[in-house]
Amino acid sequence: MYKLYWAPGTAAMAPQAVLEEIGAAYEPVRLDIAARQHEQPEYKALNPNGRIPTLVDGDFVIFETAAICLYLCEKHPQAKLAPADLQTRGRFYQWLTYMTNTVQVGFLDWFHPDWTFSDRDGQAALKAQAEETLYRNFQVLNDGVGDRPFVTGEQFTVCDIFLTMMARWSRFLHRPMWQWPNLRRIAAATHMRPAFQRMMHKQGIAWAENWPRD
Ligand SMILES: N[C@@H](CCC(=O)N[C@@H](CS)C(=O)NCC(=O)O)C(=O)O
Repeated sequence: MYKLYWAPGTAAMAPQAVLEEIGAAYEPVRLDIAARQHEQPEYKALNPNGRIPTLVDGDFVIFETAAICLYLCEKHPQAKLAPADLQTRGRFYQWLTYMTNTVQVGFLDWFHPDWTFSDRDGQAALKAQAEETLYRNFQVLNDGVGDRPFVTGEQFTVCDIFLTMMARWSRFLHRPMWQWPNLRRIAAATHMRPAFQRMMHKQGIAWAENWPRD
């Protein structure tokens, strides 16, 4: 039985949606961010960065959202959450890496400018810059995906879950991700999947309140 350390609406959404897609048994261990539980020594023994999420599989502990998702894909190949064909797999790695080391970093700067700057002016400047950079990133992702049903083609994969998690984060931006039509199509399909809905229900969160109704 897996243990997933999570907090509502955080990057733990992706691995939890993956676990739900797989149908694997797992124990969700909730961390109270307001109480800084993720900074306590017990949790830092699992994840020295004190960041959320972390997955425990028996004696094996793994952190970093994208790595957890890839680990689960490899461990449960029958769920087909990663493409089998080598070049499509390469494309899958490309977009998952882009999302985690470029787009997600932009979101972290936007949500937490205080992690980089202590002064208000510095924080405001970083937040504004992060937002502009995110828009360029969304454009790159949108153009790269093109009119394919999912990020890497016909097959639904972890990349679609990752994109949809970030689409929910983007609801606070002036231009949420769904203003880019290809990103909107994928987030629309993915957030309605039973597994994604179960994840949100278990986390006690709703889909973006400003998602377009048409
Ligand atoms: N690169 C890390 C980033 C994880 C991360 O920063 N998670 C956020 C939540 S989305 C966190 O731990 N926040 C702690 C806080 O707000 O103090 C990953 O993908 O796992």
